[in-house]
Amino acid sequence: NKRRLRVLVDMDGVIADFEGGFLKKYKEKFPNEPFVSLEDRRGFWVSTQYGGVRSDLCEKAISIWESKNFFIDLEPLPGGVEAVKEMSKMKNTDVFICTSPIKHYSYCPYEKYAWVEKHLGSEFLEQIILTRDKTIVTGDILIDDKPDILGVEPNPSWEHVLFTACHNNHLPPNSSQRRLLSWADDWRGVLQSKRQ
Ligand code: BVP
Repeated sequence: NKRRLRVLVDMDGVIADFEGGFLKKYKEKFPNEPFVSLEDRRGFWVSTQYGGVRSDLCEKAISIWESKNFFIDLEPLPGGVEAVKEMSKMKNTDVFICTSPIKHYSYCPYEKYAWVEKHLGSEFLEQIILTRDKTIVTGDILIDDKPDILGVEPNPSWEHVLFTACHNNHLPPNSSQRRLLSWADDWRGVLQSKRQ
């Protein structure tokens, strides 16, 4: 049944505030350690930037998102939940939440399901794709804040639309990559442009 549009929406940094949630809990747990303000964030990997500040801060950063309740406590990013609900109600449109769990699996996968149920509703539990490799998932659009999405499939079916985040907004303009500046930006136009 082609002619339906399949939209893949990333979770952390797109509908869930990973960076804000990380910084808040990091400062609570390590009040006397240096931190990187969201304005100064560069590069997708929080752990890499913290490790560059001081090598022991890499594992301290990792301890934050490996803790119980980190992922469930993330706040929704402005407009994200509303946008996902709206696009899922559009005619001929299928929306999936496509997210990579961390390898420390004690809490993250469970809490990602719980977050979706809490903020989007139990009907969206049908729409979750947990994968460490998004290139093998087929879709028309992938809305994701990670600038480079690589995996075993060299030619993914989706167009990656880069969602702006604190860590990617200083990257030089890339004419081959469309951007959404926020959920207030024209995501409806992006979807429309992919319909036949
Ligand atoms: O589960 C999230 C957080 C984690 O990687 C996953 C990114 O998923 P997507 O947004 O691509 O779906 N994560 C892990 C680290 C460091 C690990 Br060591 C990090 O610095 N940032 C980050 O988001």
